[in-house]
Amino acid sequence: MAIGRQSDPRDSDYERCKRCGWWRRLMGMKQILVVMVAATFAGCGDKEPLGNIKSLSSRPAPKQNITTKVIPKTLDSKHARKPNVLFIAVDDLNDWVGALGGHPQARTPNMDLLAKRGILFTQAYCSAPACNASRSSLLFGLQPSTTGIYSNGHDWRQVPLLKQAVNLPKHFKENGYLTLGAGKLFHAHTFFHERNLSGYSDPTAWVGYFPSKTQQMPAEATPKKWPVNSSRHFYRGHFDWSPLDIPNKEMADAKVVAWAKKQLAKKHDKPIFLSVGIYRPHVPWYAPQKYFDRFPLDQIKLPVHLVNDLEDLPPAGKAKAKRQWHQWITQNDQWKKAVQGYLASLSFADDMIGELVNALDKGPLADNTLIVFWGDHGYHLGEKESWEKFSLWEDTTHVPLIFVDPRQANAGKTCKVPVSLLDIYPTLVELCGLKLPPQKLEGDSLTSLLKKPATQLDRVVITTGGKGNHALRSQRYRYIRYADKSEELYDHENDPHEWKNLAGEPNSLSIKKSMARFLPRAEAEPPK
Ligand SMILES: [Ca+2]
Ligand SMILES: [Ca+2]
Repeated sequence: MAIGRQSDPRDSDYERCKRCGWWRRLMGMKQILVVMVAATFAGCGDKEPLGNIKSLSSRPAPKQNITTKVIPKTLDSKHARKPNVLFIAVDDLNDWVGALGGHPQARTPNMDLLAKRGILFTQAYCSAPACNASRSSLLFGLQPSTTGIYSNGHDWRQVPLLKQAVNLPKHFKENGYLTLGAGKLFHAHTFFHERNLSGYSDPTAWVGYFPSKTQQMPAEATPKKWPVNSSRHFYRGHFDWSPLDIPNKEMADAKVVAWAKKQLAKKHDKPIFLSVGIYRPHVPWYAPQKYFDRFPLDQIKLPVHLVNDLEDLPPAGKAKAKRQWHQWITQNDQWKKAVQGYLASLSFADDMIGELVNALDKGPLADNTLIVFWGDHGYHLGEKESWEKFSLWEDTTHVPLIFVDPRQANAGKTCKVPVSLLDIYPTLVELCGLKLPPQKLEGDSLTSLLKKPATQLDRVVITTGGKGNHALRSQRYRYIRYADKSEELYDHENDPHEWKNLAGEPNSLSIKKSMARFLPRAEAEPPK
């Protein structure tokens, strides 16, 4: 961990925000460029004319076919109360959730129900495939290439640029909200040392926090002796999986949810922004026995994968895979057990979501609370001989993102437009009628897509995996450019698992060229 590291003096003013103005103009240009990409390579003759997403919100709202929610009159009036926000972050949640269909055995009825209550973005991507970089980007609304926060060791509190910016919960606080939180929101984890339970917290953002404003996470329930199934070579044994003989309430996440449920049961004299961080399915995959029992080992299906999938990758791509981990796991006959551990942890996390949403529904805030549900990045379980995160492929970058807005009448729709977790901040600013923060947000408000989820709009969104390494994702293509200029290109229309790297094909040149235009022009140095 890099807590206490010195900051970079080159970040001592708001120079980068000047670039943000440039960036905003580029975002406008991007839509035009995307037309070219889409029209040339994907065929978009029936697509709606493209423009800045925000401009769509000024168009007349379409007639909705499905009306499952009654819109409370108080929310529809000019003097509407500010909506509450239930902000749910699930750690290391990949696209195995039922609504995205990533694994046939995943059991996530509560997350799926949430998707039915709101809008599910089926092509949502993180800005960075690592907890800290993804969360810092989301919470400040800035790209990793703008802030220099690329990895888990980069403490946002040491970056001068961000000392002048306002993070999302703090912005809600400064706009009159009662900000409450529990569990991991800013980067933190349960490994190695107690201080990591605090992580890169911001005590000034909150009115109340559990366990405390300076400690984001409760300590982990663990077996008496660990690792149980894995090896001390992997995070000193924290990358491990095992059932626990304990009731739910002894799990750290259950303590977080119990506290959050109390907040949802109360009336408050201000609108609330309640952040709840669920740590599972982050490792260690320890969960009560009943969750493992839901996935009998002899029935576990391995994720869809291709043997020798890495053969057509450049060295920089191969280096992103965790082949040594994969080798150990397969040689020690742990692949199915690890998948069982993830599925069990995911099922446990899903129960936590169910408890939260039920508490909201039973309490006084139900009719006036937006829910934002997101995972910070994807996760590999053996695909491409890789485990966990930090790479730039679909499995690592694709995340669930759901907005539930009781004021909207189009519950249960999905939106296929590529979006980024970077879009959450500006979306919430607009949905809640907040002022703009001092930093120029680099995402786009998704409010027009929430109103018209069937909109056909191809965007290109960026995931950055360390300085100079980027994945660009359009509806159809993933183009990866590593710092050494080596490349990968995948056509999801014909290759949903990204098995065939097309970057070396002569006819891919124009696709790569068109997508490369969206690479960041400048990249901040990481904090020292
Ligand atoms: Ca994570
Ligand atoms: Ca391959």
